[in-house]
Amino acid sequence: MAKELRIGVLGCGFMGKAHSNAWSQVSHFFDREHKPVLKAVYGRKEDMDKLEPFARRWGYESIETDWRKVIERDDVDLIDVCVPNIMHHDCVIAAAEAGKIVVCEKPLAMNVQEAEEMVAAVEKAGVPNMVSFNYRRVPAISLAKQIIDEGRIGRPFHYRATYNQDYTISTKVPQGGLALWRLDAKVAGSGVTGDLLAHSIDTAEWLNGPIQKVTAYTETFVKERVHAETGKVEKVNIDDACMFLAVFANGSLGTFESTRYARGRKNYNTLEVNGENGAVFFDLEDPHVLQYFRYADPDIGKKIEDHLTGWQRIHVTNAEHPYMKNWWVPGCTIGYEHTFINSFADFLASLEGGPKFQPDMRQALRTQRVCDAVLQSAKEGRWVEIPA
Ligand code: SOE
Repeated sequence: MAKELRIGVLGCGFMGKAHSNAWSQVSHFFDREHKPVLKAVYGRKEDMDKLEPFARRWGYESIETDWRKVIERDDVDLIDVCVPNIMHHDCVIAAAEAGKIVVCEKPLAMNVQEAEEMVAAVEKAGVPNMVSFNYRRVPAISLAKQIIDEGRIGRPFHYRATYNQDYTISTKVPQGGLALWRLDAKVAGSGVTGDLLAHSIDTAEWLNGPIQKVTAYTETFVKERVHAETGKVEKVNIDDACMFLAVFANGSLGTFESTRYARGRKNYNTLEVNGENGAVFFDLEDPHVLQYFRYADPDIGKKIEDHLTGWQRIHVTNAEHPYMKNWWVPGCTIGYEHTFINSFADFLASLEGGPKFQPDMRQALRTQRVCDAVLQSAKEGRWVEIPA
């Protein structure tokens, strides 16, 4: 017998849409005891022209223009925080104090201090919680995790991540406002470090273990932009590009690159891990494929026959691949939105006694520590250690 899980989503922008879709779809594709019901969605009064059609399109039962009202409602079990980063802290803490289950979009917070307070609040309240680092649930990335955990690449030497886009190259792109708050440091906390590298760091620590120390360089190419809300030209305070070197606890070395000025790149989120016995490579612009280089047999550690050594392009759509038995027949692909559905399917399973969902807020706090260390390193021009 399905149990209603009454959802209140805070935010009706890009992530509000991705999450609303995922809550609507998850029961269609995964057998879970909980059946999400879209109860209420919050948006600002000034954005009513977006909020009302949004609520109608996704079938929300009601709208609220005060986010605290959604949290106070007795007919809402779970609060899903999809508002700009500056609001995450207060929304998550209020939701935890009200005893709600809490979901939060990445990055968890504006900085480590906020993130620590959020973790303390959810842990004190004892409420289930998750942070939406959706790329872990791209089947090809989950398969990379499986291959690494099976010992197939052996001792890792190098971890290489890029996360590049090109949508802010024009000096005419404003900062701030509903669409471009990611360019306003007061609202986003940071630029590509919190927005894009947070994804790369979460995936990297999941696949390759903790990062011990970093040294970083950041650049802001366009120093001033019109602010969409004030109409005035204001200083740009975000990092437009960030590159950093990392040393992992397992002794491997990492390079991370992120920019919004990589002409031609839209959502070029790649990773490569080179190990003693093999390697994996993934590119989000080719999301169904995991490339795997087989060098040695994982059981005996010996080189496989010369004529079979090489990169395999695994089309990750078979029933035996992560998540794919819940989708279509082999060869039929899934997309970006499904990574959120897969995430909620795992989160519901964890509410029903399944494996604990990761990343929860405590794990996302680690990612926040690495992001803050990266920004500190860039500012001070030195290596910064990340506490274990
Ligand atoms: C930024 O453009 C952005 O929308 C990120 O905020 C998302 O987290 C990323 O997955 C896609 O790009």
